[in-house]
Amino acid sequence: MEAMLKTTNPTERDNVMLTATKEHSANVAAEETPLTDGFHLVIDALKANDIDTIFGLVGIPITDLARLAQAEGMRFIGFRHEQHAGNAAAIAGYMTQKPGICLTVSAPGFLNGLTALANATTNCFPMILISGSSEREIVDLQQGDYEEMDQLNAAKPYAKASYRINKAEDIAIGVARAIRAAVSGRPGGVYLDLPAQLLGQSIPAQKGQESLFRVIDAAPKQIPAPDAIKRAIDVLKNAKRPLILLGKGAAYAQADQEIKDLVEKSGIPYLPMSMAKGLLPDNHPQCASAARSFVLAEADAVMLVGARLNWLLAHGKGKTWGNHLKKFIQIDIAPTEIDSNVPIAAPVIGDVGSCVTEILKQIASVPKPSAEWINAINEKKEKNIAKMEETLSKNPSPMNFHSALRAIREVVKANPDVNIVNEGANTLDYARSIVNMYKPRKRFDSGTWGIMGIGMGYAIGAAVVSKLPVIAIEGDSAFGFSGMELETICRYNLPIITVVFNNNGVYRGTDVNPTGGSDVAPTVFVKNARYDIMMEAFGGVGYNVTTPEELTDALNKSLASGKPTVINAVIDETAGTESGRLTNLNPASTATKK
Ligand code: ADP
Ligand code: TZD
Repeated sequence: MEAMLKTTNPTERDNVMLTATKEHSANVAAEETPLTDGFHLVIDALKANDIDTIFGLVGIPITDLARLAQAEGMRFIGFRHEQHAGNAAAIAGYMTQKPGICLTVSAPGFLNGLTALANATTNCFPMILISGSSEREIVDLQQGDYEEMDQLNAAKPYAKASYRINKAEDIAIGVARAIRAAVSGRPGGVYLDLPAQLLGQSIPAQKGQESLFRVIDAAPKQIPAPDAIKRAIDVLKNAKRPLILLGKGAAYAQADQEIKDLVEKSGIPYLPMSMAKGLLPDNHPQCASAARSFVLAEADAVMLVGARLNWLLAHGKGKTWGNHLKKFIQIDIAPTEIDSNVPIAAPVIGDVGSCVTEILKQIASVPKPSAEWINAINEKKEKNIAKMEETLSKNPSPMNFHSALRAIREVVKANPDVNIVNEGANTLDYARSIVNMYKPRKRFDSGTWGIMGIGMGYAIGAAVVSKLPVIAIEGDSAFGFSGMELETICRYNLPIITVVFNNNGVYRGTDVNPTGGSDVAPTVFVKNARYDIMMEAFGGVGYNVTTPEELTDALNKSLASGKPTVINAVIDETAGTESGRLTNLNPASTATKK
């Protein structure tokens, strides 16, 4: 079939497909029943559910599926590696509440996409990984098919749900199940297996048409129980030092006004987790980010809104939390999240919008936090901000993370609509605290896994969905994981500015090989690499900058032009710390003998 469909004209190609299936059917059935097939039904079912974009990488058996998607008016964004297509789909899902779609070939393509699927599930992003798969009867008997793999079972541990569609008449139902599983309750990654033979299966066109439908209320509201709200209000009433903690579940929920009201009407200070930054502007007077350690240790009641007490929050206990258990209120859509690390005094199960709306109805009965608590926070904030400003105002040569990020901070302040993608170790940790965000769902980073490699995938997904510029703030190591997607960025002419914080290595560039051998140390890269020149190879724009002024200038020019750009920002190679702020997670050797 692939050979028969080589034409590039969509209409012509469509006709060829129909003719192909018709010819086939003429041999089977005497009457001239119009036929449709698996290819068409998959696209029809996605379109029936308002899915307008597929991120993927073509090959047997899904090339024609991608062609048909384009011919039918969908956008197909082709990548150079499936992991990045999957990451683009995942971030698109997070931004829109519609599952992002990633399309891959069998076995290796599927496995490349699986990393992104697992990452989406871990971060609670809705996405669907659709992979073609090889012939079932050969795969199941392990007879050595082309790209043979039991993909459905491989996907299961990493996906929220996994399905295979075997019959053309089940395609609409299969797609509906995948959509519902991805977006309802706690969102996550769903795997949908499409065997090659399904795509070529034909059924009467009318029967196919009748099978199509639109999923109704795919992510139903979940209203919290009244007694759960009462418990939460009671905890707040008895709190002396309350704190609200906003996570990316709150950002995902798109209940921005309700959350603003909750914060402002309660008067309670809040902390945003990294991807919740901008849900309220980071310069909001109640934002306690600049006094983070202080409020976590001192608060006596903490309301978690779409945030998990995982490693990013020191599991809710220990030194970070002042070595004593707090009273936690936890708003979450997933009941099993409650008590995962510490006992939760007031679980509130439901979607963020509904839960916060219910709490707001009674918030007037909660006394405002004491002036003592607010003043203590403000004092800490002022001190820390002054200290940070002093560090930021220095102009070391070569640049360090701080002086480079000062330049980016100012550009983002002047352009609050830009999306930010951020990964690396030091580059991530410093950017998170230095670069303020002003609008919701504009910061996308290494997330729950602390993963490297999301950079270009998230940047492409964010640019395609928002049609607004993206600044990707990338450690040089982090950038390398998805660097080849620069070609994708140029091919689709996306307004993505990638700033590579180039300090010649992982964390920094100064380690030496203790043997004196010619191999460099494990953390070290080629010195003084020019990532900007890579971009020029694909027709994009490259800048090499060594001062904050040059960086500002390059950013402003790139934003004005909207052209795909890489800025190679030369950073002092001694500036980074091992693993950034996670140095303590590196196990220490206890050997007594070398
Ligand atoms: P962060 O990393 O920002 O702390 P997490 O990813 O750890 O955030 O937590 C997000 C939480 O939000 C998850 O426990 C998830 O179940 C929850 N969540 C996701 N969407 C919703 C929603 N619409 N309503 C309520 N909770 C949600
Ligand atoms: N592989 C994957 C997929 N994820 C990871 N997190 C790592 C490896 C380990 N790792 C980190 O945790 S940060 C990092 C790696 C390789 C890169 C740090 O170097 P960088 O950033 O150049 O990107 P800085 O700013 O120089 O520290």
